[in-house]
Amino acid sequence: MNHWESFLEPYKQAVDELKIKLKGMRTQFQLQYTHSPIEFVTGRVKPIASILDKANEKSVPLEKLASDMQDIAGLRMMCQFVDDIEKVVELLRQRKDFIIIEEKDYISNKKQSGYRSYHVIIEYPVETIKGEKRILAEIQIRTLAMNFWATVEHSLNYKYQGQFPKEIQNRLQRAAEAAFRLDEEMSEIREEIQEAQAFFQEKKEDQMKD
Ligand code: 0O2
Repeated sequence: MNHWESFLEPYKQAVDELKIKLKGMRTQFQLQYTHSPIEFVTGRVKPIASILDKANEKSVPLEKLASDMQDIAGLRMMCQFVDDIEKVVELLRQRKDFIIIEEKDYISNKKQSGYRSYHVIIEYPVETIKGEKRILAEIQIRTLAMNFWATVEHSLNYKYQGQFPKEIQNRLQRAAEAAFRLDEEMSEIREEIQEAQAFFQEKKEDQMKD
């Protein structure tokens, strides 16, 4: 096994375990309530090239990656409505299988780029054959609209290496405002949407019985 493989192995294990646990929260909501504050969950281990780029950009020495890079293991929880985010964060705060070491609220304080999301940095214990290894992981909680904007901006960022032409920069700012308004509009009609979703869910379950 090469150095990177062995370094990243506990991060892979953490992402796999956390994906199961966080998806489990969604399943429990679906079984017990008509609405789940969690729409879907994704997870990834940061690719080596991105780790090296970020380490270089933030002047993190490679021997300090484990303590100074918080998002080598990354999870994302998507919500339909802005209010769901607080509910999800509260559930994370109550869990006993990891400790929260930091919360970053880029929703109340959006980033200059227009980025909005709530980040929870956790210390997660991974069981290895050499005992427990505590690793850092970042859970990003955001609405579908925030996720759409962040995904598009991330791809453009990759293309332009952060040096956006003015036109693109303006459009991204306008798109960020539009995503914000979309979240607001959806919150206004939340009850209507949820009633409709509960109705379709019941209908689907009835059809399954037939
Ligand atoms: P990738 O490819 O997603 O892994 P800090 O020193 O705390 O300000 P740090 O450590 O980068 O900075 O933490 P921060 O700001 O909480 O960001 C961590 C991750 O949040 C990023 O990881 C992105 O996933 C996401 N993020 C933060 N700002 C933006 C933004 O302006 N646009 C988009 N699309 N995503 C953002 P990486 O390593 O940048 O990228």
